[in-house]
Amino acid sequence: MCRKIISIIIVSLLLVSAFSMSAQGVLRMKKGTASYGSPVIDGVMDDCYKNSSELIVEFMSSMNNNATEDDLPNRATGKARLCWDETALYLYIDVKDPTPVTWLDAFGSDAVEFTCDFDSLGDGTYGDNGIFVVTLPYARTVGKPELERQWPDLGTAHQDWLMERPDGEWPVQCVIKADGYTIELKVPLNDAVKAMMKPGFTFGFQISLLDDIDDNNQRDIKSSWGESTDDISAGGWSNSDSNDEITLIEAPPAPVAPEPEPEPDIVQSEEPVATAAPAAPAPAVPSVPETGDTSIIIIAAIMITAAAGVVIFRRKTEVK
Ligand SMILES: [Ca+2]
Ligand SMILES: [Ca+2]
Ligand SMILES: [Ca+2]
Repeated sequence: MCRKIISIIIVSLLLVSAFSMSAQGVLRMKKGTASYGSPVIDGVMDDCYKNSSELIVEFMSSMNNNATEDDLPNRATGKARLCWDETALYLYIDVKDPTPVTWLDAFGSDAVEFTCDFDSLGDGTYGDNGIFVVTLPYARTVGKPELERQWPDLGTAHQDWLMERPDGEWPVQCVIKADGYTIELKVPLNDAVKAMMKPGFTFGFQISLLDDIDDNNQRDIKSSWGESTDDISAGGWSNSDSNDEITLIEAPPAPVAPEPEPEPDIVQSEEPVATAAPAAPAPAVPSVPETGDTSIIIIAAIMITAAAGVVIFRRKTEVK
């Protein structure tokens, strides 16, 4: 009897332990935030992204085709940020890729791909609202990007809805730089997901970079934001287990403008208000005689001079 009880206890402990290990396997290791905001889709980072977590995409999740260990230090890596509003999710990523591709006709080229598990199943499957988006930039000339966007069939209602959206509802822009590229895009949301988009809402998310290192249209290295756990490899787009976690946050409050200095109280004086001192009288300006008066003075002066001349002449005559 005693042995039987001990056996039951041991088996129970083993079952609990196995369950814990399984739960640990699907634990989302990375957690990030997406700030509220509606950025302009132009390939340039808007201020609203700065409040969101920076998602570092550098974990080497797989190596294929022509890549070797020697290529890993120069693989494509990126820094991504998310924003959200009532209608859409927005993604901006700045990618360093020293080996840009110059042509494109396949799925495995340089690319940014991400998954959203809005139903947060995390059990390997996607529910109605899982999505998978791939954007492939390629540059024939720096500054002249070309883009291709793909919505691979994930088999979900939301993905099907996205694939039917007109171009104007999902703008995407790319900027090709000397050392890589940026991508910014808007992902429209269906009514079911719109209803979920509130501060505090958490969903499964993963983002990865595909890197073709030798421009042959075959992907060689894949790097991810998430990291592999013991039993789940990172970056498996079809497996919701490999998603990590994003939580929506509000935009930070706008900075408060400083209070204006209070106006000093105006004291009403009972004394009579001093009036301005009367202006000093302007100095008298000597009046200028009219033209007629000037003529009289001149004539008078001539007559006086003439009279004086007559007197002087008489005296001289008398002296003789
Ligand atoms: Ca922008
Ligand atoms: Ca590349
Ligand atoms: Ca290649």
